[in-house]
Amino acid sequence: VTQPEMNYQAGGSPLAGEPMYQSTNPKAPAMTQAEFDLARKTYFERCAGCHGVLRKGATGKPLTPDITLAKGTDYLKVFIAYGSAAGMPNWLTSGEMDEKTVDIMARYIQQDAPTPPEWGMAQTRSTWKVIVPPEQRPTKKMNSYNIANIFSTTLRDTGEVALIDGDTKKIINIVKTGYAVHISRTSASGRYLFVIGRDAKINMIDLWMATPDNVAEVRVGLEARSVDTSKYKGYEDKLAIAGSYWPPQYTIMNGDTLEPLKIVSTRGMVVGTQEYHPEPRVASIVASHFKPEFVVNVKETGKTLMVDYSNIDALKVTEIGSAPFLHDGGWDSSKRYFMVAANQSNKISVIDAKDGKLAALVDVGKIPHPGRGANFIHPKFGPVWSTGHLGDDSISLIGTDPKRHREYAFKKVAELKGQGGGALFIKSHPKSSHLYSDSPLNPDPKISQSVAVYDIRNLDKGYTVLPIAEWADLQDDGAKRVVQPEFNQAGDEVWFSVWSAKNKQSALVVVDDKTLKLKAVIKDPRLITPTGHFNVHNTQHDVY
Ligand code: DHE
Repeated sequence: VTQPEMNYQAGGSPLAGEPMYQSTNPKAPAMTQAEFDLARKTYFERCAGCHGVLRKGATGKPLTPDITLAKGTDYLKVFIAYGSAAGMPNWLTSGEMDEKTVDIMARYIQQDAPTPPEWGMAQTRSTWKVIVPPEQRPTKKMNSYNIANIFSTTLRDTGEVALIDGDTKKIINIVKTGYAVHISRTSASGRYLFVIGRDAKINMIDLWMATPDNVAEVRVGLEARSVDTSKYKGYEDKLAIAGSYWPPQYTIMNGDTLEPLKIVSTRGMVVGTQEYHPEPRVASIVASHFKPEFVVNVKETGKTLMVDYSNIDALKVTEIGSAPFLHDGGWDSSKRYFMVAANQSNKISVIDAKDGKLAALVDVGKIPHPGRGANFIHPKFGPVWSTGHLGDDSISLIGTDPKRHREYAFKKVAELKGQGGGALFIKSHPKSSHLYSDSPLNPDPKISQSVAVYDIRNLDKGYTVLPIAEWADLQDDGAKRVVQPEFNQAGDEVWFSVWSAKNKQSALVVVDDKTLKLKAVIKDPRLITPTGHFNVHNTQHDVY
């Protein structure tokens, strides 16, 4: 096929001579192959997380051509450029896309979504690297850090984590990880840190090294968000697991080398309607303390899989149906019940990890987003677990003690009023009498740049606002979104990220939990786009 023929088949070329993308949909606007390739990459990096690789929608709206073609290029451009109150980012005005890219993206999403390639054992193994084999690793801790109080801070847009000494607040090392790195989790012993990027790359960091650094890596697909390790007695540090968004599957690996051992697809039927879904993405994963099981939450089909890892050659999976769009969640304080947000269903699903069943489905506010949630003892309702919401200003408290507070167990027992919607993370600590709730995605900068704190003993009093971004005292006009409260090991300090764009200054702010006063600001030119941070001790023992 000659160039003019190609141009003709693609419906005429706006840029004569450039190869055109061969659209499968005759109604879709023309694009050059170069534009299509750029858009495909940009879509994967910026849009797929919310709208899905196949654009079937989840946190974001579906963007299939039956919908987008009816809207047309001009309408779509405005949406992409300026965003929406419902959570769509303003890609043009935030400086992250230029006019040309906005135009290309508007045309791209009117094309049929290209199906990305599969990723099986051969591809996974080809990316697997043991940088320092177990026998060459230290046999004891070779540094003087109190590693239980190290924080692993996500540097989102540089594809790195900053390991920070929680005692001295000094950066220990900046470690290269996957693209748009997402979360860190620790091994059961607390020695190893596992970091996963959106590009599905897992890095394993050994905290015993003189300077903690990568010892192994592997890619488990093209897109992923979750990683964890086996924590049941006898299986400590033995296995790791990662969940992928694309392909929709999870991978079980060796816990000290990341050697891939088993890949399991999650494609299948949606709970309730029992219709087939081609892209049921794996969201949060935790390790059970009651059985040798991973708790794997599948978003679109609304299923929690209890994956028994005691014999992975004869894998036993208990499938618990709850509600579609399972996303993030955490244990209750007894670590028996996993509380997971079915976010677009406005529900919290309570999974009983001991009996392997759904304990309850609790109606909460609009689009719950707990992170791992926050546990505390309520003066009246006893132990409760709590979540904030993306879609409204409420904080829902759910009773979690079926033994001594039976009438409140797995019911929404109270609702606190927060600063506003756009809340992502909430946190407390067994030693604290405070509950912290951020709201980084609220459109009002006053709200997105501060945090609400409640006195647990006097919740009726409402909240106090801590102006975290102001305390960071940054020199430029970045977005300064305050995100993810995280306690130190002792439970007497709370850390926050002040998250600005890549070309603006960011910082970490540390608050004294007793006095609610500023304790420290950590600034460093290497702290670019800090978001989540994970204290080794609290992550290791699921303290939140
Ligand atoms: Fe996250 C947890 C998915 C956007 C920061 N995020 C999770 C988990 C999932 C997820 C499935 C639970 C992992 C687990 O526990 O095993 N996140 C997604 C998305 O699909 C989404 C909406 C869009 C995307 O493109 O990825 C998304 N997340 C974000 C952000 O924009 C945040 C605020 C900043 C960033 O770093 O990208 C962000 N997500 C986090 C953090 C956690 C997280 C800090 C862990 C919270 C915790 O306390 O454990």
